[in-house]
Amino acid sequence: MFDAFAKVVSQADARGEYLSAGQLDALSAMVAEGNKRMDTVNRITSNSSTIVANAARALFAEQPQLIAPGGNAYTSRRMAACLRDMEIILRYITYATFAGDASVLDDRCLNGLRETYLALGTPGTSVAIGVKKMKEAAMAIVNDTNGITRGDCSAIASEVGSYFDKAAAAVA
Ligand code: PEB
Repeated sequence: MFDAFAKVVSQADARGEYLSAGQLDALSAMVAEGNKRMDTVNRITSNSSTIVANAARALFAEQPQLIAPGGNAYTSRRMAACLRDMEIILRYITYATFAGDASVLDDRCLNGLRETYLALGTPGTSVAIGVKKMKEAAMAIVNDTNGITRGDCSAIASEVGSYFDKAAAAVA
C-alpha cells in the first residue's frame, strides 16, 4: 500500500535514481492543494450513508429483478451484504483519495473482487452500475460550491472520479 510520496520514492529507488524535478514539482503541488483533498475526503465520508443508500435505491429502481424473489439482493441478508459491499468500495475510494494513490483500493478491495462475484453468482455488472451511481452522487457533493472558498477543484475531482471508474471497471 502506497501513498503518492511512497509511490514516487519506490519508483525512483527501483531505478536507483534521485527524485526528479518533475516528481518534486508534482508532490509539491499536491501539498499546496492539500486542503482540497482533505475537504473532498471529509465531504464524501460525512455523506457516505446517503451516497450508498441513494445509489442502491437507484440501482434497484433500474434493476428491480435484483430485489424480486430469487434476485441477488433478495432477502435482508443479501440486501445487507449488497449495501455493505457498496460501503466497502466507497470507503476504499476515500482512502485512495486521501493517499493520492490507487494502490490501497487495488490491493485491499478490488484485487480478486471480480472472481469473488463470479464465485458468488453476484452480477458484477450490476455492482459496477451501483458504483457509477455512487460516483454521480459523490461528484455532485465534491463539486458543490456552496459554503466554501471557490477555487479550481477540477484536478481533485477528476482524480476521485478515476477511482470510481477503476472500481466499476474492476467488477464489470
Ligand atoms: C465482497 N461480497 C460478498 C462476499 C464477499 C463480498 C467476500 C461473500 C461473503 C459475504 O456474504 O459476506 N467483501 C466484499 C468486498 C470486500 C470484502 C467488496 C473488499 C475488501 O471483503 N448483490 C446485488 C448487488 C450487489 C450485491 C448487485 C451492489 O444484487 C452484493 C450490491 N455481495 C452481494 C451480495 C452478497 C455479497 C457477498 C448479495 C451475498 C451473496 C450470497 O450470499 O448470496
